[in-house]
Amino acid sequence: MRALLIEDTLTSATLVSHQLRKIGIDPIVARDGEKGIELFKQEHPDVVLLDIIMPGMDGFEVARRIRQLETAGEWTPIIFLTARTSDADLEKGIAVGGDDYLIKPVSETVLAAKVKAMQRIAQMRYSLLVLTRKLDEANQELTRLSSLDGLTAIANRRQFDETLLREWRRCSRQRRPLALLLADVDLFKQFNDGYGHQVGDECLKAVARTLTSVLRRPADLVSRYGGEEFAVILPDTDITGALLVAEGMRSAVENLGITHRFASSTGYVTISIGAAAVIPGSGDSKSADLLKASDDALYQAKQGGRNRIAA
Ligand code: GH3
Ligand code: MG
Ligand code: MG
Ligand code: MG
Ligand code: MG
Repeated sequence: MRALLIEDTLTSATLVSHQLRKIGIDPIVARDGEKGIELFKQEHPDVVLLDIIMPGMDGFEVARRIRQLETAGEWTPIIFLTARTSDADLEKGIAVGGDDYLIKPVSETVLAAKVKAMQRIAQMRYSLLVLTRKLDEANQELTRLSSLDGLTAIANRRQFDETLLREWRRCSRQRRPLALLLADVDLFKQFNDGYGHQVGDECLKAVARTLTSVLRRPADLVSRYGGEEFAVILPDTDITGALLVAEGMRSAVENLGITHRFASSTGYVTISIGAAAVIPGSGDSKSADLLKASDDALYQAKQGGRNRIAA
């Protein structure tokens, strides 16, 4: 615990320093306002004891400057210690940033009690600050989690919806194409029924990882659209590019080699993909139309025999 005592009168400075030492506080003494502010900046005291009548800068001005020096979240208690007894001076002392106002001479007991009270407030304030910081962090984590799918940890439907809308608007403004892939695991009901739901979950995680690993651009987004369906947003991508990405995904999943004894054609877990691309805002197209087009294409891929891509 360190106190900065700003007091021009030598006898007073000596007396209060002595009192402070007796109550276990280390005093730093400044004999005028300018020096006081300088020491405040250098020493970061826990409390400031501040005289009012001083040559040059008076105590009111010192308090004002100290409050200006503090950055957001900082606070050092200021206790005026003065011979001025009027209510108006006390009122002004508090108004300029003081926290307490004591009239000289002050007993050791009163000084100790008042400093302790300030210390307690400072501690509570600090605890609150720590708590606020933790709450901020928890909030950020919640925000992050609220956009992720619980099983696969890729983007969830909510993030997909937000991203699709945002990219739709951006591509519309910039007259850029926007592509969408809908990938659906083939015969996944049989996989689940045959191997169990837990193995099914592991399979979905592996598929999610694989789809993610195929993407190269930071703006691309893989999301879990529904149960065993994944939606992929590809900004600035036309249908040719979309088909390339889709083929990369299809083959990557097939090459995982996850056994699926009910999938008669390959014997492995595969996906079918519907692809669509559009330059948003041409005519009165909406993002829902793009979704519908990918969904129709996905249906075609399923009809065509699965483990394939349709556009
Ligand atoms: P298709 O090739 O036509 O897509 O056939 P499918 O069997 O994959 O399609 P269907 O829509 O009939 O079945 C999807 C299955 O996906 C049904 C459901 O039990 C399973 N499923 C959906 N979500 C999850 C999940 O989170 N975990 C697991 N293990 N299975 C899921
Ligand atoms: Mg004085
Ligand atoms: Mg499905
Ligand atoms: Mg289905
Ligand atoms: Mg399926």
